[in-house]
Amino acid sequence: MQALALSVFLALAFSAYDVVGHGMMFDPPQRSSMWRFGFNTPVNTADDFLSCGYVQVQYDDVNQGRCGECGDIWSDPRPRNNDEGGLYGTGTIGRVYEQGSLIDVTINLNISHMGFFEFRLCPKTSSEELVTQECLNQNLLTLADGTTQFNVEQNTVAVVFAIQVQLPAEITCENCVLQWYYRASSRIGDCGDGTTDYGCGDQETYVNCADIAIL
Ligand SMILES: [Cu+2]
Repeated sequence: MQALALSVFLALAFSAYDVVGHGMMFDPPQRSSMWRFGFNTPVNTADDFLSCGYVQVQYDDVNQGRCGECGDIWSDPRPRNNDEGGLYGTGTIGRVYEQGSLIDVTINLNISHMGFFEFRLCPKTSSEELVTQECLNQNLLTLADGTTQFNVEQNTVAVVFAIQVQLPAEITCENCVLQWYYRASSRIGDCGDGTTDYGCGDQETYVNCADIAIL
């Protein structure tokens, strides 16, 4: 009976673990986390769980793996909660950077799932303009080591990553969006070549947007 109680407890603990979110961008502060840093923005206590609806929804027949630009469910009508004009998309600028600088970005993972991070930048013409993935994809940012992917090596519970990201030399903007994209690697999936492995196929994905200016 005690063993059963323990196994039930462990099962609950672990499933609860995976239902709580796994991470967020703290610096620059992503839209849903700005309230933690003294900004007068709406409170989202689930700000570590912007996971495109989580695996079951992200990879359903409608969403087909796609994510909202700022981590909401792709099929939600825009503005989604974390879009401009949505609940958390206030347009408040969280950070101002110098043009072409190497910036320090902080990612907080409550649970690491290996995989990798990428960062993209979209210069918009106004705070109200909806950011698009097409715009973000035009500026996949380079890291200090010259690559565009930061590999998450630690497979642990709570970890903070300080990552240096290079801003493009030519871009200035009063309303830029910096997007953090995290593709985890905790699940075994179809690699498309007849094999299966960790990191292939459907993986947990976390996406955040931060409003910044580059002067
Ligand atoms: Cu998970």
